[in-house]
Amino acid sequence: MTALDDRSVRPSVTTGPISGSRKVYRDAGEGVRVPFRRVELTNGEHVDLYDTSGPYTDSNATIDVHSGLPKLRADWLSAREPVNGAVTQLAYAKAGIVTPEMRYIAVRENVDPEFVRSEVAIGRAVIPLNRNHPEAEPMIIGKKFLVKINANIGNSAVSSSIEDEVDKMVWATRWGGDTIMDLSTGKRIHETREWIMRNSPVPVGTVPIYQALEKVDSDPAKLTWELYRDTVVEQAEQGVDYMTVHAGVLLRYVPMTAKRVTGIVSRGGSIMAAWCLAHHKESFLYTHFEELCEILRAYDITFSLGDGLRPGSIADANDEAQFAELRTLGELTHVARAHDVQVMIEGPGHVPMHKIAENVRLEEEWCGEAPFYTLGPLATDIAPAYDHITSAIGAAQIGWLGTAMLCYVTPKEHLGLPNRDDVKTGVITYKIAAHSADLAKGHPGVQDWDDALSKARFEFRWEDQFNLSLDPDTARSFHDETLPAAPAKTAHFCSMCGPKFCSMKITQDVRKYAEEHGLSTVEAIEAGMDEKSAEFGDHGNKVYLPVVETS
Ligand code: IRN
Ligand code: FE2
Repeated sequence: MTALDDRSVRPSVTTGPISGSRKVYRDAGEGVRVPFRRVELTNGEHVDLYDTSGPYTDSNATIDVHSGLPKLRADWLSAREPVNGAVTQLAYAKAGIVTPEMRYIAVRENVDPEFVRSEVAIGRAVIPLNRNHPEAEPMIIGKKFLVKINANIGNSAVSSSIEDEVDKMVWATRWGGDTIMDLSTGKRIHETREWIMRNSPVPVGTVPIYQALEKVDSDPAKLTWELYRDTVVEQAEQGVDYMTVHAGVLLRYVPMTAKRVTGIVSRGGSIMAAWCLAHHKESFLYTHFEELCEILRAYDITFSLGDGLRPGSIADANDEAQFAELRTLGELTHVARAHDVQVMIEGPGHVPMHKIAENVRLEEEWCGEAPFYTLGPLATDIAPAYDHITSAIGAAQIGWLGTAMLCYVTPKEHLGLPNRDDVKTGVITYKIAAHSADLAKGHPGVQDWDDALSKARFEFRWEDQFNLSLDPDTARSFHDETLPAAPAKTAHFCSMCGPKFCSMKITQDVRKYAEEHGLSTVEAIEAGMDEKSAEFGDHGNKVYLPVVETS
């Protein structure tokens, strides 16, 4: 019996399109179909948005979580011959071969397939796709592409079930999670992961040392290379697409953390530090790194070299321990690439804004521009319960500077296991950071979305404004809280300012006045303002409600 046959597990997942959108597919040639979220506007135009949500938002798809998603890549994988003994996207890219995955990504990112190949070949981008995860829709992580976001899910010893975690996975990808990481450390780790893998439309990452630790009753000293290796193979077989490996936590770096305000905050980092100290030996992740490369190569799993010594507070940012580890990660990057294994580099953590740029600069220099994947960083430590915001401030900046993927932080960070609502808040918050970075980087076509929304806002096309939103449901419900009536959806104001103080309405009136009187807008303002205010006095709208308090 496979895990998915277990009928006592009954995940209920959200299906159906995001309100106001529908799934469309674009042809990438040779039967490759790439999904987009299409927002049809009331003025007859439409906007197609990058879509991470998989078949769940396709109203024509039948979803059965007990059978898992269709195996999108099965044919591509079976048709594939190794090059130089390897079946990795990196090996193909180096050999000049454009894979179907690369063509798929080119359509998604609106770039040339050859460009995708060349970025992968030099290691500046990765395509995290295990051969045993054929359900996943190909995506790319690299500074020349759209900034991606990762959502962490997974149970803990005290909280959550398989049902909850499958639901969180679907929920996270619905709102824009580009990858998810299953960080389960509680009960039924293997089964939980199987359910997530078979139903996930996006790449899935894990930290194998967590499960290895479970197998030795949570005593780090009892860990061995063999036990770790077997755990990696177990997860590789299931289809995990990328793995966090804290191989840069070396024995000699551990004392560097002694005087820190928050010591070692990485879970994986603290486990490896404890092992090194208990045995007074070099980390087995470091000493067996080449063997690990061979395993990951066989499945085309991407390394996510862990930042086990990342700063856990503003006080510890950019210190000796952090950068010593980063140098080692750079050394390991070159080892992995020589094995044709794809690599990205994990980064901090907690970093004040003026110290963010140095992180990107050193990572690029030491790690050969391997995609940087950071946790925030939090720009300040003072706001537990709001750390999705403290971290999105750092994330937007580090994304702008060239970080390829942002690991979300939810409002529960430092406080507890995120629930479904926290997952959505984290994802939306990070989509804001990532998109802001994309805008600043000038990625082609990115601003079309902003422009479409702004036009809708200015023209009082309320439905279009809601539907173009990252979160149409919340936008609509906030609007309806004060103006629920249908006429308000065409009204030329909202309850924030009311009809008499709406700047957009006034601007439109000014433009109209200018047109009617053959004046430039400036002259119109001068000539028409008195007239305007008098007019407002006369024509208060019927659905006018009192001004709400806003801050
Ligand atoms: C990302 C960048 N730095 C850390 N992360 C993520 O943090 C990592 O990928 C994993 O999902 C999570 C916890 O990692 P530690 O605490 O084991 O290092
Ligand atoms: Fe933290």
